[in-house]
Amino acid sequence: MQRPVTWWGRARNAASAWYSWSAAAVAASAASARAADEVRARALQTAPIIWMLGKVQSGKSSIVQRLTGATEAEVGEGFRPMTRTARIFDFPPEAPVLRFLDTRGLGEIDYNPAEDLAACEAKAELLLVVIRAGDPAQEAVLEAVRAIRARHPTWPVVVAQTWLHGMYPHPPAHLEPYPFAEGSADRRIPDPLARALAHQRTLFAGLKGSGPVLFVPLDFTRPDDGLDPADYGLDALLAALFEALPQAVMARIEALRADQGNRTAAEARSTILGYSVAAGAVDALPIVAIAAVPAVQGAMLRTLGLRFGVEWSRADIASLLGALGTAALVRQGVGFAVRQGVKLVPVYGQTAGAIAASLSSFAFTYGLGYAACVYLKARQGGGTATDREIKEAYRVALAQAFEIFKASREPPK
Ligand SMILES: Nc1nc2c(ncn2[C@@H]2O[C@H](COP(=O)(O)OP(=O)(O)OP(=O)(O)O)[C@@H](O)[C@H]2O)c(=O)[nH]1
Ligand SMILES: [Mg+2]
Repeated sequence: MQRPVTWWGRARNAASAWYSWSAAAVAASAASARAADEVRARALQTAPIIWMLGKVQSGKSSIVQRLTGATEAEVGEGFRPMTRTARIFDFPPEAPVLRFLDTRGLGEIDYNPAEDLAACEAKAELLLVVIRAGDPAQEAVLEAVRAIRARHPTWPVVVAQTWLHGMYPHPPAHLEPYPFAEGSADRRIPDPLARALAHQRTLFAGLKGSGPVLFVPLDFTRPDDGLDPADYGLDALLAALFEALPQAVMARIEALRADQGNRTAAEARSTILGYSVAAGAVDALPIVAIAAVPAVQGAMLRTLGLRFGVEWSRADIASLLGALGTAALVRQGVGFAVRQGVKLVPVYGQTAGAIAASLSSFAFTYGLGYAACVYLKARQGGGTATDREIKEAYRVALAQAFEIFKASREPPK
């Protein structure tokens, strides 16, 4: 068969590949297990790294949790040793969208960042410094930041000043509206806290390099601490990241955090996103190792099945695809992709056709993932989802996918 040359032809091809993808892809779990390994390896090569520097118990994991939407347990158990002095949290583990590097023992050991730099500098996008507002002794952290910025003067630095309420008068209560906007000296801020925050800013004053240095006071408490809200300062942190990070990286954070209006899939959200990014990359990049988009989708369905404790049978696959797979639905998706695709300005020398193909692979995988969650949830409870429910989940997710894709491609700031 001749390869389609037009961009709409490629988009349609990607869609029909998805549509005609056979149940065997999933049923043959050895193949999808292999695809799963390849997806993970490939995702690891492209996922951006956020490098966190902070003393023990300064609040690093709490920040990771809020940024990714992961649970405390996922973050707690998710860190793996990477170098002698750093651990890494890949999220989601099966197809990482983001990676967080956590430097261990700052302030306790004589830290030399050379090894960690070598391990992560190609993908690091940001230094996220985490210091308790009430802790003025930050020499070890500063030394590490200085050494890293000496090598990468353009890397942005975001300094999270945590544990605010440790310096509130009794009884502690957060100030609303948030008075800690960059550089502001709001009179409502208790004196000792205002002084402590200002002192910490002076510590970074002499930092060399051209990358921005932004400060974000915050207090990420546990619900049972009784301080409302438990994620005080989160909006300010996201705003600082928005300023400091490339749009493509910020889009990943936003997509991980997004509420898809689908509670069933909330837990599986990051998994679906990870595989969809991988599926989109298959068409965007010349990836030889991953055979095709359907293999990635097969791996995704398998992982989702494991999450819901449901083993896919051929009948399951047939009934999921049956619910989705009217030709009209696929046409609708392709039409959408095509219309959206032409509006996307090619970057990195991509052609409009490559974008449309990449977009449709991303979006179909994303939609399929959410539809599968509805199917699996019902199966888990011993019931069956109606075709309407499955289609609805697919449609909502498809629309969301286009938004995510567009956001990730806005021109660099
Ligand atoms: N009040 C308050 N408590 C926080 C804040 N950040 C974290 N905590 C709490 O402080 C403890 C340690 O927080 P983590 O986020 O685990 O800190 P960490 O830097 O990852 O700690 P290590 O991994 O042990 O180095 C936990 O009990 C958190 O709930 C904060 O901003 N304010
Ligand atoms: Mg931690």
